[in-house]
Amino acid sequence: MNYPHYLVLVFDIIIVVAALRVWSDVKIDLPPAEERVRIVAQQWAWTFVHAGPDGQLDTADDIRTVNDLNLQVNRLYHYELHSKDTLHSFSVPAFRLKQDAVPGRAIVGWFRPTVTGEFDIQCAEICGIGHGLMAARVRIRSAAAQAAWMEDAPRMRPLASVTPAVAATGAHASLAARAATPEVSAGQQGGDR
Ligand SMILES: [Cu+2]
Repeated sequence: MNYPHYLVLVFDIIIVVAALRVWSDVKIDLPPAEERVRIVAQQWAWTFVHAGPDGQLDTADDIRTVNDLNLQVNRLYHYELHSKDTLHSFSVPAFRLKQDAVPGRAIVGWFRPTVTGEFDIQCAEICGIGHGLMAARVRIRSAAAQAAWMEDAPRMRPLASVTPAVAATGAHASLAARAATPEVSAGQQGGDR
């Protein structure tokens, strides 16, 4: 008889159930957010939308940056990850975090930085000829330093131009958004999309 076969099936089911519980703990059950930050990947830069002093996204005081994520230490963030064009992967080695960005999806996860400092962000998915240019930094500050940064941060153009819905209207919208962003050099933003 095939008893060993049934034994393997039973173990398989046990493994799958255990794995689903881990997946749910890590990916589905998120601790409550103190703040939300939007991350938009595109060929070949990261745009970050910070909530600003009011702590709410999609309000007039939002702060938008390119390749420069600004976080407050010991604050629990939900990130909302988008892609404007192709697959990218948001990777922060210091956070042990790597999450694919998928066009048409808003993927939500969380992190809570526990030390101040500056750390690398990279794209971990080959996303075109400029893939290697998608290096960025995350700056983690004390509450006071973060408040000071918010004071100084320029309020940028209306947020509509980075939301994925608008980007979907065509390449011109995203090119215009990049051209108007000082952190991206003219050489980079003219890339062959
Ligand atoms: Cu990329």
